[in-house]
Amino acid sequence: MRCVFDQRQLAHAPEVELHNGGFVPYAEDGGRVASILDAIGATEPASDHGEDPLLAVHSGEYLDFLKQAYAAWRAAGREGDAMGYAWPVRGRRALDLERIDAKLGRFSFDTATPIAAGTWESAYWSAQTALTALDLVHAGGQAAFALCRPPGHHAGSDYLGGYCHINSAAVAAQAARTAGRSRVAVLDIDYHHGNGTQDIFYDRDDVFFASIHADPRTDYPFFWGHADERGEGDGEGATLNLPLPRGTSLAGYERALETALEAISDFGPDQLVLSYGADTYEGDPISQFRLSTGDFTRIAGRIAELGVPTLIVMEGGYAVDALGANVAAFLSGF
Ligand code: Q9C
Ligand code: ZN
Repeated sequence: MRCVFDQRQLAHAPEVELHNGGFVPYAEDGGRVASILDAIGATEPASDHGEDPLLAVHSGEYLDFLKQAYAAWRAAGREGDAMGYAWPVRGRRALDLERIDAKLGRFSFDTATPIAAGTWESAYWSAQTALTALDLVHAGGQAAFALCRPPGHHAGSDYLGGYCHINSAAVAAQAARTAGRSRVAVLDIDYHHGNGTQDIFYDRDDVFFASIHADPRTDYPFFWGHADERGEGDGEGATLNLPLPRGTSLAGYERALETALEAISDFGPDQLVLSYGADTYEGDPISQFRLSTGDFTRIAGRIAELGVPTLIVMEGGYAVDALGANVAAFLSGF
């Protein structure tokens, strides 16, 4: 399978994240990419599709914030990476906010996602990586892999979070629509619910979103991904959430997968975007499912049976030593 990776995605290198009341080393680090590159062989670089495809799912105000946040943080005399400390709870109406701290709260939802010197560059090229791999699918490949980093599925139209800044899967799904695909399905199999992707397409009937993830009653991102979230307006019924308990292994996972695949098949997509997280692995340090490396091959094979052209976008996965093998096992299943 053709794989796209761009070195500029390594510029983003936060040192720490605030978790469980203290600063811990940033889990979404460059070692993840090194592990994957070691295992998957040759990759091709991303080509530049410009900002328009990003603006099709993110607000201009948000992208402007993302571009200048680190400089504003430094200009305010701060050390380290930019991170907010106050958030609006009831809605986020348009306000003329001045301080970088206010903007960080306005455009984020957690403390897991610092903005460092290289964040904009890497997030931009992460989206370009997905767009380039989408081109390969449209050029006739049945599937292509976008080694995206930072990941994207927690980022909404105007907020970052969960190690995600620009939602590469959503950017690619929308780009597929713009390129003439009439019905796009996004299947999100990261351990965590893809709240950003869900939010972006929540009121639309042309992009189906299905997610299999840890029950948000026990797991991040807590406030999204519950089974009763089914879309709204035109999008009513075009969102499917399949939360699973901690400890889920292949048998339980496959039952949810069959449900998701049946729904996607009924939707009848001409493009599939797969948000793939390897953090469902039994050895993942921040997650609690029990899938093995071999299980990934099986799961991929089942998804491939849909027979829909598929863009695979890398999301999470933090067991760095096993990550490359897990991704390679998954890709081999296609
Ligand atoms: N113990 C992705 O996998 N911290 N993001 C939660 C749980 C945030 C994960 C800590 C996890 C974000 C793309
Ligand atoms: Zn995840």
